[in-house]
Amino acid sequence: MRLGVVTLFPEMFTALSAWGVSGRAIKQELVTLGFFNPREFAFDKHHTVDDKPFGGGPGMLMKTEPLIAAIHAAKKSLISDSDNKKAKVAYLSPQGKPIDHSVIMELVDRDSMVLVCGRYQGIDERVIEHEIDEEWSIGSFVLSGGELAAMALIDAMIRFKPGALGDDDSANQDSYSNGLLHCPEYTRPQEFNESKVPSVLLSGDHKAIKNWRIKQSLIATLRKRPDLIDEKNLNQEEKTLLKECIDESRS
Ligand code: 4H3
Repeated sequence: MRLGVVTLFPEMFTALSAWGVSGRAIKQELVTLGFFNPREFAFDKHHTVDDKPFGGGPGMLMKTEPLIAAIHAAKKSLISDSDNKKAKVAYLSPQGKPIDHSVIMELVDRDSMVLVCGRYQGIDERVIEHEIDEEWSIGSFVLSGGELAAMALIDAMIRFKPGALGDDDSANQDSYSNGLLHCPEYTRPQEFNESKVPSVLLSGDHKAIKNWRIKQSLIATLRKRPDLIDEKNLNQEEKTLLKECIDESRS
């Protein structure tokens, strides 16, 4: 997957490329990042990248011409020789459509994407209308720039690239992959503060462990995120175990 990132602060993305799982995946080129800095497309003496909002008010907006030039350069760099398909241009903003697990699964299948990171008070509405294909949000809060949102999105996509995780399956065992929260996990010591690891996990009984984990996922989801439980989307095994959980909680 090739990503063109339009940002005034490309160095911020070393948070992804220098560390851990995302760092390895980028080094292996499972995902490649290209940076397009509007500052390099600002041709006045001071390389101005901000501009005043019409109508007044506090703060600045991103200056339109350098921003558009950077977006165009990013798109151009991503056009593939084989199919001439254009990359979608995504803008990260609090007004965007909320990103969740299912959005990540959709986006991760794309060959390429442009991610536009805003700064200041944002960008001119006409740039959104004419240059942006989709607007995404990582949550109902405001960040001082789109970079952290873009990085969150990139990191979440990377986890689903084959080879990115040590164990190929572990992204699919994470929370949300079956629409449920992950079950509790335990490591050594077997006991601390008089609190013991659930004995089933020490039993070696793989079937019992699997059932316990599904049940714990259901319980955690019912308690912490009941909005996620839609019985219709549970498989037969999960339904049976959910019924058992409910019966047990009554007795
Ligand atoms: C994304 C971007 C929140 C999110 C963002 C989110 C700065 C967008 C600027 C940047 C605009 C003003 N905040 N929730 N901030 O995903 O370009 O908001």
